[in-house]
Amino acid sequence: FYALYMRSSLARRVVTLHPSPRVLDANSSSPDVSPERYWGTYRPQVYFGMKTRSPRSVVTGLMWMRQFAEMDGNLRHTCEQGDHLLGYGWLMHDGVSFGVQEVHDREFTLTTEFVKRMGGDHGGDWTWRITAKQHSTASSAPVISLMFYTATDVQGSLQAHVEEKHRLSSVTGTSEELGNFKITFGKPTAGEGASGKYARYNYLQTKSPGLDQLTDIVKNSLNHKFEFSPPKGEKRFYFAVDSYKVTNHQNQQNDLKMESDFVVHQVTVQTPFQIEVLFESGSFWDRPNQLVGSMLTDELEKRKVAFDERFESTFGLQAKGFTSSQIKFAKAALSNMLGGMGYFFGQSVVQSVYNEHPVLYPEGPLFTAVPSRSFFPRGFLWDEGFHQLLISKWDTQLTKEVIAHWLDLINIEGWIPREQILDDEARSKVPSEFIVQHNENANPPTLFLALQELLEQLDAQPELSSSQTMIPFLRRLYPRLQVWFEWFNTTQAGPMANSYRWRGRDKDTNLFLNPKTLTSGLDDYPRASHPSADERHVDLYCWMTLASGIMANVARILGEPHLVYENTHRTLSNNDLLNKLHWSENLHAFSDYGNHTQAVSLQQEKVFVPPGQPRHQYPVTRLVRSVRKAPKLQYVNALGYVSLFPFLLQILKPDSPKIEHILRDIQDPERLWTPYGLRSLSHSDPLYMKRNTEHDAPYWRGPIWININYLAVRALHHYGSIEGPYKKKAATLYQDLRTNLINNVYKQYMETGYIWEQYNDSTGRGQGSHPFTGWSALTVLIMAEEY
Ligand code: 6A9
Repeated sequence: FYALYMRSSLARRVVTLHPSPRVLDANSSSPDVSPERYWGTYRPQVYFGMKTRSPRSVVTGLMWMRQFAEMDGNLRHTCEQGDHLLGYGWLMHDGVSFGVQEVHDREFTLTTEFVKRMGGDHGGDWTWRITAKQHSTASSAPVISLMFYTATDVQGSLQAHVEEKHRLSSVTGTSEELGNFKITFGKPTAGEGASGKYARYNYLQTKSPGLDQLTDIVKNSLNHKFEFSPPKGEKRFYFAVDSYKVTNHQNQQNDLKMESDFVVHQVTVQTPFQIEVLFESGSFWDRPNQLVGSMLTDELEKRKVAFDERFESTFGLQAKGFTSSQIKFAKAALSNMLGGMGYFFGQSVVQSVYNEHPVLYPEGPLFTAVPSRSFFPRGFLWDEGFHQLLISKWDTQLTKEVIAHWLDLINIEGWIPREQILDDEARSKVPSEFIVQHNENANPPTLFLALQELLEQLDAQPELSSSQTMIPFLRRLYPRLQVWFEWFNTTQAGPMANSYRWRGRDKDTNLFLNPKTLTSGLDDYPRASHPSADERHVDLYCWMTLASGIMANVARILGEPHLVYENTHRTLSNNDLLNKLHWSENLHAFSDYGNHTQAVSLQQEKVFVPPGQPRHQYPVTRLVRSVRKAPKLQYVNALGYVSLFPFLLQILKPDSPKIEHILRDIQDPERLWTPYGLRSLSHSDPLYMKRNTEHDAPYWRGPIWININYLAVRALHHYGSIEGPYKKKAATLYQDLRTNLINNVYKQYMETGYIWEQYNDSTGRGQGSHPFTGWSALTVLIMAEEY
């Protein structure tokens, strides 16, 4: 019995939240406490939509489709690369109350704007304005259907109000946190002040089993029987929402969830046109007027001017002489980072060695930015630290809330799941094998970079009001930071004193040219060929050096015992120790150490029955790794981002002779230098641009990544401004690298309409997922020289 009890209590640990008081009060996101941040574009996974920061929020959104074209019935809703839009993203967004987005579809552009207005007790009102314009290249003015929808998520109810047979003029509703509200749909006009336009209306009022089903419900309800016959045009049939029958089967499956209401208002109209949607809170009884028409235009105008001024006073790009087109690009990068912030609520699926099967993590909220609205619209732990470097320059409060949300997810062990896939909507975008998060796995603690930035702000301007709330914030954060740090320091300890090792490397060694280390964030970057407990990883050593330093600072500021952190920090900062553990005399660079051989390659091999699969009659060929020379304990000797870490995180003393080698590697085109930024792996490395498996293209084996390049420019700036033998060299390289990065990310944006996940090291071309305004948006800080 005792053994059983022990097993089950160990099994529960992974899903037991840390007992220290949460950083955020339970009601911190409520409309009472935080009315300005209640409503927002917190659904980054859709082209346009809003929700509140609450667990089961009523959501609003927009779908659209082009009528009478080859693309008939091609519905747009969630951001999908497969939609092949020419570009989309926020051009302006203040992160709180206002935004302007442009969505470039094939033949027309939709501008989606929103403005909020405070009042009442439930986060106030907001208005949307959608403006549609055909492209000059379009042969005729396209007819477009906009579908405005609102849906509840288990709680709350909606009533549709129909006039003129099919036109939904408004939706009223009520929910626990919103009280009563009303959404009014304006009629399309040719533009503000212009007269109305011929339009057709349809609506759908139904039930939904979940927010991840909305697109399908609309698709399944489309009917081609409706007539579009403008006064002077021909009569044609168009697609519209009609009726949606919930099948019995679905009904049974989703019995419990089926109480969610879903209402869609469809307007079908020819471009150009403009349409407004108004949300009004029932508790806002003293509003002076409705924020529509010319009132809205004036308000938008004011917000745009204010945004431009705030942007210039924050980043000073005009003063630095950037062109207006470059500044527009930088505004878009920042805005899409802010407009890409999401509020997610739900449970991760996690597993420890004590769980036979994956188990559900406790339910909770996460307010976070996301790397990519299309491909990765969810929280990633180490991406977030980079995101907050930019966001904290714009709005410290946002950064504090985000850090607090992440740390409030920590479990009793001190572990935070790396990838946050919290609800059905998020899960619907992730292949099942990637969903489960394992509690031995880390991810770089980059939130310490964001904290470092907050501490610097506190130091520079202690009189600012945001600084005055900093101490109480740090105080609540502190116990959680302690266990987080401790978790890294113990579970990721290396084989020698003061060394560190990433856990969770790929286990099935022979399937990969080099087993991946997803936990490090650098996925397929070459490490020891044969993962083992003998490894030590230089990037993790450097992250721990940074983390211990910040821990010591926070402890000191709070008057808490700081000696343990200080000692760790002093030990790790000792460049002799670093050199001893990680300097490879062969490579003349910092390196990982482990059980390693370079003599590996992928070979075709015929196999008959792959274990665990249905019997094959014929042999199949697959690529397997062949090892020509046995591995032994040695330095890994890969040259690339990992070798730069002691420099990137500024752990090297300015007079360290190692800097000379690093600067040489950086500026060498045969190694890391390209006209577009630093490549991830040396051009001369044996694994440079090598596939890892048949299906795994090189990822961190050559391409240029902006997060690491940001750290590189920042480090060059640092070593270029303090006294030391390499000052001049670093300062020169700083200018060159900065210019290359800015020019290329900007150029690619102008050419493709997107900011990208990574950049090709031979052509500079953007590649991978897009838009990727996660850490690639750090280009703004590089332009502003804010480090
Ligand atoms: C796969 C496929 C629709 C990989 O930016 C997020 C992460 C980084 O943290 C990491 O450093 N990206 C980088 O190497 C993207 C990872 C996506 C993994 C999920 C599921 C989704 O298919």
